[in-house]
Amino acid sequence: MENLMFLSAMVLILTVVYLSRKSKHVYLLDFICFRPPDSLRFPISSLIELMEVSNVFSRDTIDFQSKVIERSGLGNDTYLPPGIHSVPPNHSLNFSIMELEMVLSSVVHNLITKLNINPKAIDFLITNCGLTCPTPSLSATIINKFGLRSNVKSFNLSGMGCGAGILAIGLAQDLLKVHNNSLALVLSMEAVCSNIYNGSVKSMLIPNCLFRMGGTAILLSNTKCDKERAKYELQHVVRTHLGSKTASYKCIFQDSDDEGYLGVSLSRTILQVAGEALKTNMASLGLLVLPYSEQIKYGLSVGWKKFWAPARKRDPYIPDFKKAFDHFCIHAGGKAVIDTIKEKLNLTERDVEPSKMTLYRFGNTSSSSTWYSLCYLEAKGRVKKGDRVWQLAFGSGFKCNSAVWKCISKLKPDDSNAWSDTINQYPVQRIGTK
Ligand SMILES: *[C@@H]1O[C@H](CO)[C@@H](O)[C@H](O)[C@H]1NC(C)=O
Ligand SMILES: *[C@@H]1O[C@H](CO)[C@@H](O)[C@H](O)[C@H]1NC(C)=O
Ligand SMILES: *[C@@H]1O[C@H](CO)[C@@H](O)[C@H](O)[C@H]1NC(C)=O
Ligand SMILES: *[C@@H]1O[C@H](CO)[C@@H](O)[C@H](O)[C@H]1NC(C)=O
Ligand SMILES: *[C@@H]1O[C@H](CO)[C@@H](O)[C@H](O)[C@H]1NC(C)=O
Ligand SMILES: *[C@@H]1O[C@H](CO)[C@@H](O)[C@H](O)[C@H]1NC(C)=O
Ligand SMILES: *[C@@H]1O[C@H](CO)[C@@H](O)[C@H](O)[C@H]1NC(C)=O
Ligand SMILES: CC(=O)N[C@H]1CO[C@H](CO)[C@@H](O)[C@@H]1O
Repeated sequence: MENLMFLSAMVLILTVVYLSRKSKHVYLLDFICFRPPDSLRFPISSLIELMEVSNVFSRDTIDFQSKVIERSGLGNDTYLPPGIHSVPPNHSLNFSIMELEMVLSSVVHNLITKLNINPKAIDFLITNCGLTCPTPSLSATIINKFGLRSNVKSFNLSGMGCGAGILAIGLAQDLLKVHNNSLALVLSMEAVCSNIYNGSVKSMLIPNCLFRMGGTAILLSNTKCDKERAKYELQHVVRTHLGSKTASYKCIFQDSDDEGYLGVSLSRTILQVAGEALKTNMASLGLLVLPYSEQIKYGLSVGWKKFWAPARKRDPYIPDFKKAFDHFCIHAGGKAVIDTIKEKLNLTERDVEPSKMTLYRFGNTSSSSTWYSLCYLEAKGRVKKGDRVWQLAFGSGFKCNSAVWKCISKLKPDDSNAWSDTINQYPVQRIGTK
């Protein structure tokens, strides 16, 4: 009986591995992260001052937010959109749309000029923006501005939180699996202009402190001849959604009086749920990417815990993900998120450096943050042909999503990406330890 179960498990694993190997190739030609103009820089002191003069926060909530900002791991060179720079700050829809257009037209323009692509060659357009959903939609704006084909298939994802960047990649992958010789343009961003919470629930005030502007444009192709010039090949997308567990569904809105979380700037509940989602995601991803030796060690340790010694407090073996990946791009949602993942995956400080520096330089840019981390790695010249990159994103719901990329070409040094002009100043040491 046990043998039979073992056999069927092995067959299942092998089938999954086989199917994933057989699926069509999806290439990433290039991606561009938005580098906001210097005029939109918003140092920490200005943000605190803004909160003080804006007359919407009580003294208590201002003090709380100041402490969070100072310990959050953000630096003085992050950016906020024009609506927040205007005096007094204006969170109206007009300014949100201005922000959307500013970010998207810049990244799309830079991407198509860099790759010398005719916008009419684009077959699929996927945009994701969590909180701002104007009509006409984002995708309509892009189609109009850049003159895309009239039969382009467009999708706008909204309300899907920080994990949506990888969901958009997953959707593009599915589309490219069934349509030959196609190009898919993916746009990921969040409009932060209208995104201010003015109440007094502490955990909901935290995003006020961490949110910053940013966005990415990514061009994917499944055409064979694009392999030559593509930077990466998409290997896997794994999505986990714990929405059916009520404990996690609304955890983002739970308050906690625990002063301890000030230092780490996120409530424990969220971190616990993030850990849970990560574990589920990791188990599926592990089957796809880990060498068999690691899979067996992990399987044995889980089995041991489950059947033989459930009462004993022994953590299951942490699979060595460094055997499967060379680089890690973790969602820069906050210092606590990154540190929790680092601990759960037994990573080193250098592994999480791209994410921490992204948080420091650009803040929490929501669904585009993992792309800023990849951009950092490229600017540092660390990505080599054959390297595998793990993008890991978390979002409300609670979601945990992974994308795995393999670098398939020798990357040329690029002096025009979002990081290039300041890359020599990084990594900075000891961030957010005040
Ligand atoms: C606080 O936010 C709510 C909802 O967005 C809004 O209706 C209200 O006018 C705001 N209050 C102040 C003082 O800005
Ligand atoms: C930001 O700038 C202020 C004043 O210029 C400085 O005191 C503070 O340490 C800086 N914060 C960071 C994280 O660099
Ligand atoms: C915000 O901007 C809109 C449109 O640009 C304008 O109509 C509105 O009066 C402004 N609100 C404030 C408070 O300045
Ligand atoms: C909003 O912006 C549009 C153009 O972008 C302008 O025509 C309109 O008057 C603005 N609305 C307000 C209330 O200022
Ligand atoms: C896509 O290409 C494959 C072979 O590469 C072919 O078998 C299939 O029919 C093509 N599908 C379409 C919709 O053209
Ligand atoms: C990061 O930003 C997203 C939306 O852009 C928000 O949902 C999330 O709560 C933020 N993370 C933190 C830790 O504030
Ligand atoms: C974590 O990694 C280090 C080496 O980087 C290793 O010595 C240690 O045993 C690992 N810890 C766990 C719990 O796997
Ligand atoms: C899925 C989704 O978010 N669709 C949105 C696309 O944009 C239109 C107009 O902005 C919205 O009404 C849809 O909800």
